[in-house]
Amino acid sequence: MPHEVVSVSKTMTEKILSHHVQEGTLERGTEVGIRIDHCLTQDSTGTMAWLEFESLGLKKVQAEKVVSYCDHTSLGFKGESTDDHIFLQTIASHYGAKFSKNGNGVCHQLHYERFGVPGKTLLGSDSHTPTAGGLGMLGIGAGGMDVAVAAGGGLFYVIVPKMLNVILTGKLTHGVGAKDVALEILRRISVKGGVGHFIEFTGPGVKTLSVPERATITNMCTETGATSSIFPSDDITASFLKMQKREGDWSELTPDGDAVYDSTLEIDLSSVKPLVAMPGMPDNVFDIDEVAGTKLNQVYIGSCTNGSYHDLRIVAQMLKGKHISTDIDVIVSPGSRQAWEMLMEDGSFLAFTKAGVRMIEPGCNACIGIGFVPGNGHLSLRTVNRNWKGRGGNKFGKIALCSPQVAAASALAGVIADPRKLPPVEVSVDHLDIDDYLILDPVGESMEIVRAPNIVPLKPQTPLAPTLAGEVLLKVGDGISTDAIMPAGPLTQHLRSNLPEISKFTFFYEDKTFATRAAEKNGGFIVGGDNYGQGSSREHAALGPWQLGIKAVFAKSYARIHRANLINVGIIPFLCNTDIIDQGDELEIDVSNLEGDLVVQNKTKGTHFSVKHDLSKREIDMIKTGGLLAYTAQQHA
Ligand code: MIC
Ligand code: SF4
Repeated sequence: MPHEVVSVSKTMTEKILSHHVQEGTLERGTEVGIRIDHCLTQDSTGTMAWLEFESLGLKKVQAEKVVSYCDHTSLGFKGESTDDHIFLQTIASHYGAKFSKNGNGVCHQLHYERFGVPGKTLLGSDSHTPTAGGLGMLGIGAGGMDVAVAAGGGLFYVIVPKMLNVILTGKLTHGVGAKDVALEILRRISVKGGVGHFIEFTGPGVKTLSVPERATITNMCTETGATSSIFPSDDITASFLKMQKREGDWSELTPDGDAVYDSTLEIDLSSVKPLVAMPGMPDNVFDIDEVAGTKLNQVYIGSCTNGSYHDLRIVAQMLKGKHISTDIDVIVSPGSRQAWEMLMEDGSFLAFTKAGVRMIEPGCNACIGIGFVPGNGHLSLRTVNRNWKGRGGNKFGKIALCSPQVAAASALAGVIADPRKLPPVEVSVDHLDIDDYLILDPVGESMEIVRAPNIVPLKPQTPLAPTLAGEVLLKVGDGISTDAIMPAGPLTQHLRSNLPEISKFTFFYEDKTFATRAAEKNGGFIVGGDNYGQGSSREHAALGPWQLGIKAVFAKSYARIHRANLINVGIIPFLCNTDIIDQGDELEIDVSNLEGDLVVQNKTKGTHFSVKHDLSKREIDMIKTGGLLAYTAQQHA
């Protein structure tokens, strides 16, 4: 039964949620079940999502629009990836979803360009799904199972978070980009500052930003841990949709004048400076003056953060008639084929190649370490959104994050350089070419699904045992990302649809012996610190441990998507002071009554300690049945 919202004046997020709530009452801090209008998935999380959808036993997708994209391994660096792409194309078509072929671009940019609708909800099996917030659409990242259930017409459950209002004033100045605004937010609130929040952008500065610039900011708000982030839908959104020949999709979205926010942050755009996030974490942010002159080995411009035509045109103008430094390698990889073709049409493509830039087809590729992997000890400056250890495919390579403007100036200099020292560049976009040739409509049930041997169905989810016992197989520190739990890149990217094989790489960069030890000991426990599982939505970071028999995780706090993914596979995310547990400790816990007090026996130390969890009634039921798929099947029965 849909419920009405209690408060009268609403934020933008509350307005959208109030039209989508089907279960629960829309109050901050409580769980609601919402209807999802659009679902997106991609080739690295999509094979699992589709296998999970299949296990629901439905004949076709039920959500209004489901789009299955191929972008992460578009270059098919191994035969298994190519097999995955064919599986995805045929299964999407069979079950009634649209399919975006390799070379068409990155799901997030494509979705706001070609499908996004202000005021609607989008659930994507990728953490950067909030990119759609640049268009006034509520995009939320989730694990593949949640997306599979939503594609099948099921509800998505989310705790209504607190609302953070970022008030923008002023206007960006010469050499400063929307990326610098995102980095400024990260500098101020850190990679944990958005946890438990929706971020809303308001204020007079909003109208000075184009839709692609807004999408850069909402894309990177993911790195603050926020559930989602959103801009108003205004006349700038309307003219963007008109250029996309989708003016009929526009509607206005603004917060009520007296909408209540839990906190506010003011950013005067005219005072934002060029910034760089140095290796390690996206919030390791420095003023350009502090890092200018740092020697570089590579520059990579593109990705779902800064791959828009708007951004790449700025870079082309900055490089036109000049040469990049021959001490470094520079690539440009547009976010979509629309951007790629516009760059050809206006002569930018030639400006790039004449400058010495290597042009790479639209897609993710280098962002997750498929190609252009930094060398040992090398520093790669990138317009992407993540820079943790191993992110670019080599744990001994380093990644720094910056705007397209800083990247262009640095490409010319061969060292980190300040774009304000180059002449100003003005870019306005007044038309866009539409070319949807590589977006396929579904055929339907008559399409035969092609499955190569690498497409391995999941083992069944089994009910929770009354007692969990085993060894602490690994203890890690604070801020462990899902990239650290399950590395992306050349090691594993071709094994995304083969859980028995990919699970062997669980914690590979942290401790190469983890998977073998887990297999030998028939599972055990993992101990983490704060913000455990931050970063990508990759459910393989939960599926891998599940496959290896991990029974529970103990951590101080969890990142939202990873917490949900653990529950979806039946692993309990316990909360406790993990300082008192050591690797190698033998633990035992009676979980026959998850609603009651829970005490862990530390058999090695001869002590006991109490643990908590923050599971809702629905989540406890899910854990008891073994996970989301078993729970959904039980509900259907
Ligand atoms: C990422 O940027 O880390 C990814 C690769 O897009 C992931 C999804 C994945 O693991 O495939 C994400 O952000 O969710
Ligand atoms: Fe692709 Fe990188 Fe964006 Fe993830 S962050 S969707 S890998 S471009």
